[in-house]
Amino acid sequence: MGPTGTGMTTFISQAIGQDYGDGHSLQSFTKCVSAVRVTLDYTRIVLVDTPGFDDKELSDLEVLEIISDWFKKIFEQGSTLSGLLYMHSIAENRMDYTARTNLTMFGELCGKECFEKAALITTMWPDEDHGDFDVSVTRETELKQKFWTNLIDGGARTLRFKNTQQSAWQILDRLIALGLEERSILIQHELVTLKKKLRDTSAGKQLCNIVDCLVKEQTNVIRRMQGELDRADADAVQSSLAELAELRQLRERTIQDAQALDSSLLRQLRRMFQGA
Ligand SMILES: Nc1nc2c(ncn2[C@@H]2O[C@H](COP(=O)(O)OP(=O)(O)OP(=O)(O)O)[C@@H](O)[C@H]2O)c(=O)[nH]1
Ligand SMILES: [Mg+2]
Repeated sequence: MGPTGTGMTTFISQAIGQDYGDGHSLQSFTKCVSAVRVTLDYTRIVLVDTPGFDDKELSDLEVLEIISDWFKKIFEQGSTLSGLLYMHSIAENRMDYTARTNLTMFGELCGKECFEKAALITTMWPDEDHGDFDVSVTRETELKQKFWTNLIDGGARTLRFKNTQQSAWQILDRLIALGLEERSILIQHELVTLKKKLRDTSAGKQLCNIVDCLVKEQTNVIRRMQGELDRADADAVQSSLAELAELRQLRERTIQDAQALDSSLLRQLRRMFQGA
């Protein structure tokens, strides 16, 4: 899992040694959950690819439905997940809204009890002799100390993916070697064992909280813009305006998502009372 374009599909392609989908376009490519079986040195595993949140074509609710439906289905069929990989591009110089939303949703889908099954993978590493390498290492430290602490404290590992087959398998081997207890992740427990509706799960509730976060984010940008206007920094104002427009769009989409969750609850209530 992870933000779109961070290399989730590429990781699978490298692991299986062949192209797993056309992941080279500038648009988000993966739109559904798909699984591929692979065997290496007598180890048989199934790798699962997912779409990312904040996709330009799918709403966050659609992404949540797609991912949670799949997790629900495989758990009902008796399968559990041995490991959860979260991808983050080290080339990103900001922990932006997309990265934060994906990280939050990842945590809510897994649940604290399963953080030890999680590997936080950084992708897009430059060569060690490249000028950006030291900056990337600094970013990695910041991620670990500031944004990933919760997951790391819960037992998640941080690993680098070097975009090779060997690197993909080093990561998979690390997870396999852990031999962790086969238990459901939080969303599976909530949907299957507790029979909760999606909107009542931690991930579903989080999606509704996102509107509050977006409003806070907009307030921050407006505050920053006031300083930029005082300094008459036209470039900075321009880029803040673009950021504001994007946040407004995201807020509208998220409100639509929350309304869709609401109306599905209303439909269920109506059915329940009509049936009574
Ligand atoms: N240099 C470098 N390029 C990478 C790496 N991982 C992925 N890429 C490239 O980044 C682009 C996007 O990769 P994908 O694997 O399709 O990304 P994704 O996370 O599956 O994204 P969507 O399916 O579009 O949501 C592709 O052009 C890849 O070749 C990496 O570790 N290093
Ligand atoms: Mg993909």
